Amino acid sequence: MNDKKQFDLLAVRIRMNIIRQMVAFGSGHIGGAMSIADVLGVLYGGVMDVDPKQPRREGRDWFVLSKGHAGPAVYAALAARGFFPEDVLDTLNRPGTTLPSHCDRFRTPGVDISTGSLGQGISTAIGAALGNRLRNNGSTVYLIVGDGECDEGQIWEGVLFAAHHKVDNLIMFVDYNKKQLDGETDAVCKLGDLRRKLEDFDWHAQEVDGHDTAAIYGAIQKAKAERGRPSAIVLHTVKGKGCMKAEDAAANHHMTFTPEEGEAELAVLRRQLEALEVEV
Ligand SMILES: Cc1ncc(C[n+]2csc(CCOP(=O)(O)OP(=O)(O)O)c2C)c(N)n1
Repeated sequence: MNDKKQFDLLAVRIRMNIIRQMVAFGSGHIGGAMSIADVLGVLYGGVMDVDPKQPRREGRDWFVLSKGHAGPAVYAALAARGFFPEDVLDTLNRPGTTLPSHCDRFRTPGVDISTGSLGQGISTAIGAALGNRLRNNGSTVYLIVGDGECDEGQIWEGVLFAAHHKVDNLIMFVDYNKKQLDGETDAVCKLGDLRRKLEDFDWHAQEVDGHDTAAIYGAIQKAKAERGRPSAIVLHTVKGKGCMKAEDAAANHHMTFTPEEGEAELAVLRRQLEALEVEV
């Protein structure tokens, strides 16, 4: 389904659900969660073949958030799609919760692979893609890695391996938000022209505005049509996108949130939602 309004609506709901979790726990990884809200809106708003009632159905599409610290963004999408009630979002990180700060496949319905140790998600995503290829079940594995995460050698080992083994049922997004935990990505370890680098590793590679859902959708369609090699989509994003407090701060990797701050953010997002609902 290509419905930009539906993608945008879901992206706003995802942002609202992220803020809800930050307020419920009092803090969290806001920056890298908000920057992927739009790609998640596209994936969960119509691209991925998933069923909230059968989260482990054979042949479903898989999703791997290699930058697992942004788990609240995935929980936000899963709750909005009905994998579990939205009230559960208020238990983020609490003892006994099904929503730990980093993704855990044994706890959360809809989470396919546990992540959190940066670099590892690409390897497990490739493994899942190869397994699905052997089963010939038509599944695509969608993977998100962070730009700071690309400092990990394991990312480039995975990139080499996937190209060599022609893993064409894998689509990797790089959330190129130009920041990592302790500063600008360029200042920590320069990544340069990621699209060109990935092409040089024999990937089909594209780059788009990571907040333009129509562009993301179009790039996914091109990626899915590409056979014989893996695909990458470099998303140019803004860390903290859609959260005033995070967008305004230089250091926005992990922040605290009071209920009052949350309410101010939600008021803005609610207006965006209403404007989109009027248009639909
Ligand atoms: C192997 C490993 N080393 C260090 C960390 C701690 N850590 C968590 S998030 C982060 C920065 C990641 O930056 P990026 O991938 O750009 O994520 P984003 O800025 O999108 O949140 C680091 C170093 C980790 N989770 N795993």
